[in-house]
Amino acid sequence: MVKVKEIIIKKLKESKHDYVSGEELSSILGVSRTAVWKCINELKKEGYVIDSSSKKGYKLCYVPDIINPWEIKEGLDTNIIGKDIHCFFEVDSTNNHAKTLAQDGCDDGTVVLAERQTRGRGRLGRSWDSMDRKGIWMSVVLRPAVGLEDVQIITLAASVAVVSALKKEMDIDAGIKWPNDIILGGKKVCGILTEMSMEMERINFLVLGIGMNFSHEKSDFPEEIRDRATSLGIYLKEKKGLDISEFRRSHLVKAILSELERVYDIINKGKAGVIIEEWKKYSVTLGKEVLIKYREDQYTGIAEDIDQNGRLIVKQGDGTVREVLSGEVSVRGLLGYT
Ligand code: BT5
Repeated sequence: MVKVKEIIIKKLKESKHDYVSGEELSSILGVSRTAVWKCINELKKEGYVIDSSSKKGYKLCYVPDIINPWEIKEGLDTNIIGKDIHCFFEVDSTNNHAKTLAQDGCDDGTVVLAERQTRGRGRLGRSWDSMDRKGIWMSVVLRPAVGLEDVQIITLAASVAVVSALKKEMDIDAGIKWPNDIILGGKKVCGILTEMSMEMERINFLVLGIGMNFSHEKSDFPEEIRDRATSLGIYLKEKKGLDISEFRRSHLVKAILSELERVYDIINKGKAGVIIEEWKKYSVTLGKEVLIKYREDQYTGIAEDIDQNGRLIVKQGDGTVREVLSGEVSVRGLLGYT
C-alpha cells in the first residue's frame, strides 16, 4: 500500500498542473481503478489535497507537511543515512523501534520517524514531550567504524549536523549547549539522545534519537517546561515575522540526514578533530560559568574547552581543572540557571 501511494504521488507530482486519469494510474500500478481510488482517499485523509474529476482523473493541488518515506526520499542526496526509512503515525519511542530494527540486523543509516510518540524518552530516564505532528521525532541507526572512546564525539557530531541543517534549510542560527541540547533564543528547541549496544567491548550499534520542536505554539508545551522550551515556529514568528507553515518538516529532515552523513563520514575517517572545531563554533557553553551536577557531586566553574574525546573541561574558582564526561550541565543565563 505504501509503495502504491508513493507511486501515485510521484506520478501526480510529475504531471504538475495536469490531471492523470484513473486508468493510467491503474495500468502503471497494475491494480484496479477502485484500488487507485481507495489509495487516493487515504492520501486525502493524510492531508494531500487532490482534485478528483470523473472525466479527467486526479490532480495534486497541495502537499501537506507530512512525514512519510517518499516525501523525505525525494531529492535526498545521501548514500548511507536514510536509504531505508520507516515512518509511523504513532510509536512508543522511535529509539525503541530503531533498536529493535538494529537488533534484527538493519542497515547502517536506517531511519525511524513518527508523527507522535507515546513514551518519548530523554536522557537519564526523563521523558520527552512529543506532540502529534508538531515535531520531528526521529531515530537513526549507526554502525560506526570507531572505538568506544568516540561515542561522545558522535553525539557532538549529531548536534553539529542539526545546527548546520537549520542554517542551510531555514537560515536559523542555533547554538549548542554541551553536549547535545540545541538552543534558540536561550531555550531548548531540540534534544538528542544517543543509546548504544555493545558487544565484546565494541560498538555493535548506536541509536541516535533527535527530537525537534517544529510548529508548537507556546501553549502546546506542558506547563513545567513552557519557560524552557521553544519551537522553530515560535522563534520564526517572534524573530523574523515568518509563519512556520511556509516550511516543511520533510525538508528539514532531509537536510538533517544529509548533514548527518557528512559528519558521519568525517568520524568514520578518524577525523574527530574536525567535528570538535565545528562544535566549538556553535557552542553556547564555552567561556561561560556552568553548574555541573553529577550524582551527589555539584560544583561551578568556567567551561574552558572540550578535549579530543568531547569531554568538557571546567576550571573551578580555586584553579582545579575537571573533565566532565557526562552529567547535568547548566549554563548561567540559559534555561533558568541564575
Ligand atoms: C534530551 O533529553 O534532550 C533528549 C531528547 C531526545 C528525544 C528524541 S525524540 C526521538 C527519539 N525517541 C525518543 O524516545 N527520544 C528521542 P534530556 O536532556 O534528558 O532532556 C529531557 C528534559 O527536557 C525533560 O526532563 C524536560 O525537562 C525537557 N523536555 C521534555 N520534552 C521537551 C520538549 N519537547 N522540548 C524541550 N524540552 C523538553
